Amino acid sequence: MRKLFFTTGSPFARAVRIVLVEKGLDFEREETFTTPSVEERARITPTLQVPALIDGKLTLWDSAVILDYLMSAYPVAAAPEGMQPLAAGYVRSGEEWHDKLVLATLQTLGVSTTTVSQLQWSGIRHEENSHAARCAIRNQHLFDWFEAQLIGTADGFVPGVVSAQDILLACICQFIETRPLRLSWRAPDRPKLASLIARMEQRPSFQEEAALWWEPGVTYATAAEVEWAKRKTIYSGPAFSEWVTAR
Ligand SMILES: N[C@@H](CCC(=O)N[C@@H](CS)C(=O)NCC(=O)O)C(=O)O
Repeated sequence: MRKLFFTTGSPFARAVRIVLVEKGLDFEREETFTTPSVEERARITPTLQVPALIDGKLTLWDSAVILDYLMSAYPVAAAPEGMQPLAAGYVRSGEEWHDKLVLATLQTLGVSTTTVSQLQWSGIRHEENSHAARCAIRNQHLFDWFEAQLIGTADGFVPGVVSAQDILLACICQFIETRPLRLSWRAPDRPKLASLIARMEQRPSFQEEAALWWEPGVTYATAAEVEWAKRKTIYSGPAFSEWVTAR
C-alpha cells in the first residue's frame, strides 16, 4: 500500500491528496498536525518537508515530483458527474514549457505563502519584516500572472480538463483563506481565478480532503470542530461557538 506523509495544513500535500483521490488511489495516511522533529522527518526525506510519498520501491518528495509521478504513472479515473475530468498528464505535448513554467511558478507562490505563514507563527508579521513583505507583494504579482494564464471562467490552465496546476493553485488560495495572514488572492480584476476556486470547491475530492481553518491553538479535538473548520474562511463563516449553537 502506498503511504503519504503530510501535515494537516500543507497546501502542497493537499494537492497531492486531491490527485490521489481524483485517481481513486488508496493511500495510508501518515498525517501529523504540525511538523514532526527533524530526526523523525529525516528518516523519510533529506528536505525534512512534506509531502513525501512511498509507493512500492519508490520514495518521492517534493510536490512537483509527486504530482508528475501520479499524473504520469496512473490512468485517469472517471470524472465526477457533470464535472470536467482530470487531465491525462502532467504537461501537454507541445505545451511542455508553458505547463512546466506554470508549475514552477506555483511552487514559488506556495513557498512565498508558507514563508509568510511560518514567520507569522514565529512572531514576525509580514507588515513588519522586509523579506516577508516582499513575499506578500510577490504573491500579488503572481496572482495577476496566473489570472492572465487561465483560459477563461469555465476552464483553468488547460481547456476541458482539470490539471494538476489548477489543483495546486486552488489549494494555495484556500490555504490563504483559512489562515488569518492578512493576505488575499481575491480582486475584482481576477474573475478567472475566482471561478477556478469556486469550481474546484465543488469537486468531491476537494471536499473529502478539505482545507481547514487554522491558527496556533486550534487543535480540532472533535469531529464537530473539523466540520466547522471546513466551512470557515477569512471572509466568512461563524465562530465555532455560534456554529455549534446554530446547528
Ligand atoms: N517544494 C516543496 C515545499 C514543501 C513545503 O514547504 N512543505 C512544508 C509544509 S507546507 C514543510 O514541510 N515545512 C517543514 C519544513 O520546512 O521543515 C514541495 O513542493 O513539496
